[in-house]
Amino acid sequence: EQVDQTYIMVKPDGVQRGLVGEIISRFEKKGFKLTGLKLFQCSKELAEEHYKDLKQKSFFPKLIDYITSGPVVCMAWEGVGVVASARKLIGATDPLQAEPGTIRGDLAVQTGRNVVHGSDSPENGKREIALWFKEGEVCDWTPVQSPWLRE
Ligand code: DAT
Ligand code: MG
Repeated sequence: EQVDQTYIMVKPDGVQRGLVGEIISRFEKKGFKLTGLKLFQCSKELAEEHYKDLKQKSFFPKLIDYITSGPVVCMAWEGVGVVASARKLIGATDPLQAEPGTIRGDLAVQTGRNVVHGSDSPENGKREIALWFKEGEVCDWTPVQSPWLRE
């Protein structure tokens, strides 16, 4: 099976609200592999490049202000089906529409403060990890639990 990578980011509200551990835990417990992790204050330029597909949207300036308003936690996660699965764990963009049990469904109330980002395709997963992490910041390793997660 195809192993994919996804870029997950705890947004500034998630960091300020002390939700970093809780959010990392959800992906860890699911059984995906963490390959990159850092606390990071991003520039306006990086935020704009990350969200370039939304440049024409009316909310774009507010989105960039929000994402650059404080440190974020950048993560790279790897696994079979990780992109789609992470989107399910995160829940709908609008936290009021997100199912209970999802990160946004459990921990947030507004689209403009929806605590976490997850890539929407394997291609964007690769693109976003390359954008947010430098060479050498992503680690290849084998968790001891691997044989207990997949037959
Ligand atoms: P997602 O983060 O679920 O992939 P998206 O890629 O469509 O959603 O949008 C990126 C972010 O932009 C989203 O997490 C919050 C913000 N956003 C999206 N739609 C919005 C809207 N209608 N009003 C305000 N902010 C919005
Ligand atoms: Mg998106």
